[in-house]
Amino acid sequence: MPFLIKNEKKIKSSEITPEKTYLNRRTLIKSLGILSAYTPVSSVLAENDKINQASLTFEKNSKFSTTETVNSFEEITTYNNFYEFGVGKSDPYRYSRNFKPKPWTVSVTGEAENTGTFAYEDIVASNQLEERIYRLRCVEAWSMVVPWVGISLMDFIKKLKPNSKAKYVVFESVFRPNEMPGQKRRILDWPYVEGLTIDEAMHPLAFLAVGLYGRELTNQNGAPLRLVVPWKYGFKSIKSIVNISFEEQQPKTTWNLAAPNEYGFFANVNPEVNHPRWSQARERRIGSGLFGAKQPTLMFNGYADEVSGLYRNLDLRKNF
Ligand SMILES: Nc1nc2c(c(=O)[nH]1)N[C@H]1C(S)=C(S)[C@@H](COP(=O)(O)O)O[C@H]1N2
Ligand SMILES: [Mo]
Repeated sequence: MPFLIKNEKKIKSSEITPEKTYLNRRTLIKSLGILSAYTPVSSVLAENDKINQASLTFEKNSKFSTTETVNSFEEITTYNNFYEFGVGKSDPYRYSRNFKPKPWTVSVTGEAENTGTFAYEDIVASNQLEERIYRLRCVEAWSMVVPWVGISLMDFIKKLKPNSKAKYVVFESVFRPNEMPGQKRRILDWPYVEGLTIDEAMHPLAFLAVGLYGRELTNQNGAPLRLVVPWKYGFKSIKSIVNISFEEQQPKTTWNLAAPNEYGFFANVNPEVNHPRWSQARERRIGSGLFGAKQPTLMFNGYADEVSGLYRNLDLRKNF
């Protein structure tokens, strides 16, 4: 596989440090009306996209859910970041059809008692499924409200019994260039890797999603299993996880490696710390239209009461 990658034409750095620039370009094109040459995503969204996903049995967790209006299924499944399928927002919707999320296993490695390989079905069957409505705040200053279905990451980790050396939990996405066209190019350093401190991972808000809108995840949203960390920028919420590893050292994470001055390891939502190229003070809700009013971004995405204790001894300007 490295052979393939080496022969690939080098991607321009402007493509690597991405998406705000990309988004601006699209916005401009859109306002010039050029984009109308494309078939709008809405007109190609087949009704059976909804039906294709198996329905799940779960309990609503209202304690952890926002009461904001949820985004539509169409918005949530056609406006995505999943660079394995391309950098455009509709690429994951358009180009993830050939991805096969089943059968699926997750391997657990590193500093834990119960390491090994677990089947997706067993993970779902042996854990309580809940619905949690979380706001996903992208680092690009937009947000969405998603009714996720999944399991408490804390409950899952407890069963794996990490030992005292487990200071970090490292998550790795699948690497399948034949099913994920974006992986044929070195857009990012594949596979996508993310990590949390063990305390973050054991926080009751951290979530492993296996579904949305009551059904199993669509490919573009990270089927069959992805992380959702509601107090952090969206890029921490890694999709299509194949490996979970308990480690002593802080891992090198994908976006942090790609642009360390722009994407920190912690990536806590923080309206007071701007991205070097744009403000993080406000966010645009997807679906509110291009000129929809922006709303203020909240510290820790609204979960300051719950999570600020995790960062009591940390300078959040340095550790962004
Ligand atoms: N493997 C992988 N996970 C990923 C990404 C990605 O490109 N690859 N993008 C991240 C980013 S930047 C965001 S904002 C969220 C978007 O999740 P959604 O498309 O389900 O809304 O997924 C995150 N998880
Ligand atoms: Mo993001």
